Amino acid sequence: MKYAFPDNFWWGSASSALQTEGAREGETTWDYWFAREPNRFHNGVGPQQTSTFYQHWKTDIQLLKQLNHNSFRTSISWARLIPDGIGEVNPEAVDFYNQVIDELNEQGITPFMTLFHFDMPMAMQEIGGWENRDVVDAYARYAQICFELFGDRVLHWFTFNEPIVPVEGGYLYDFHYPNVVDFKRAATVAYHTVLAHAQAVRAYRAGHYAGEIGIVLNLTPSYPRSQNPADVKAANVADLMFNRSFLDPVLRGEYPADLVALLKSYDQLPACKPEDGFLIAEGKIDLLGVNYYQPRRVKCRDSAVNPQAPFMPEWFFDSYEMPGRKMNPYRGWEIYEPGIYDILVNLRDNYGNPRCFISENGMGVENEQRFIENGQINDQYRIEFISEHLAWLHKGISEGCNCLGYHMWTFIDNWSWCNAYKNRYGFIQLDLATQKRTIKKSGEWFSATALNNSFDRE
Ligand code: BGP
Repeated sequence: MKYAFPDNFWWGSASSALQTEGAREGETTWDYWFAREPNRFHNGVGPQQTSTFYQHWKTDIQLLKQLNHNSFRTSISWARLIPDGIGEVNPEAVDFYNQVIDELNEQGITPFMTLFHFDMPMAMQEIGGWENRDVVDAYARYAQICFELFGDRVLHWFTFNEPIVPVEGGYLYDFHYPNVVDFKRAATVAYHTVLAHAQAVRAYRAGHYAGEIGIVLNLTPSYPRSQNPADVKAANVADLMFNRSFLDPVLRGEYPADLVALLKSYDQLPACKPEDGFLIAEGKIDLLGVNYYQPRRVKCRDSAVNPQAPFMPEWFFDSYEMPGRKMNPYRGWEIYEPGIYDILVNLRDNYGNPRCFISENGMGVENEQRFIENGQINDQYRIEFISEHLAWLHKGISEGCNCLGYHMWTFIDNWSWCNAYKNRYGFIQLDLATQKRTIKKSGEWFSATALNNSFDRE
């Protein structure tokens, strides 16, 4: 069967500043944490050892061209642009991003820009990070500066990438700095992130820029073990906490009443100001980026909650390991392709079918050198992963879902948060020692698919 996509479908990939650029003055929480606890990072490889996009941006953009990308998302590093988060703008950073943006446009690759992809300037974290409303204001100023500097040539902006992840990692589950475990502080961080998002949207609208503004959310469809009301209730709570906590404010302009009531009943609500509601209502977006890697399967709890233990989302559900699930064993994530379709249908039926695109989807695999044939990684598994997801996405589009594109994570194998270079995701293999780039089989497959705006599959 031939899977053909709508005209002007966005084909591309995503990356982020901290994971690719290297060579930076402004310190982020990652640099700080790595200097103190290198043991937390796979093989002790930290955020300064990246795929050197700062040096190789021009030739890397040639590679994007070779992959027939018509669009590409990366992020601006707040700490590179404004090293202390709030003060002077670094002119070298302005030059760098200008060159990258201009070159992308010249090559016919539409730049999609994220303003915050997990990389908090350390100076901002020192004053409390997202727990402090001054940081919200500093972010809004940074966003405004970006719009003024680059808004004439960047027409697709994203305020945040996966804003729930720093909440989970930094304030609940101990996989990002500052390694706090405290639900109320997590809720405050999430709430202030929504306020920061809304302030940036407000600034963008006030500037009457030519483009559009959105956010990138990692949506994890929550599937109950069974239709037993206890399992369904558990899945609903997981959905409220991990999806709707951001999805509702950015698409509906308000929080789900059930989530507010739940947090209130456990005294976990963040401090709100009366005017916040108006700001949040102004934060409605033009375009939603959906990152999809894995579903979330849940069941009702098997045991009673320990009242002495910290309050956690898991007070309301247990993870459910569905027998026969397909796993990516390297990352430990389930692969469930219909999830991409379920997300799109949910957006269509419950959120007014917003303009959206798949902004990340991908498969990290360890030790890919074992698949080298004639000097090239033959990553057939990745081609299958992509084509199966694309088939479900195609079904969604044919049923009226407003999905405008598909971006893979990622372009060139890059540094990943705590996993460093353990799992490789790229269309292009990176030799860490020499920085040599070699296109994988999946890169060739994607390049042909983008060129034809279609692919064939049995
Ligand atoms: C997403 C992030 C990316 C990227 C990707 C792969 O959550 O937006 O930055 O890292 O996941 O995940 P990981 O690197 O943790 O394997």
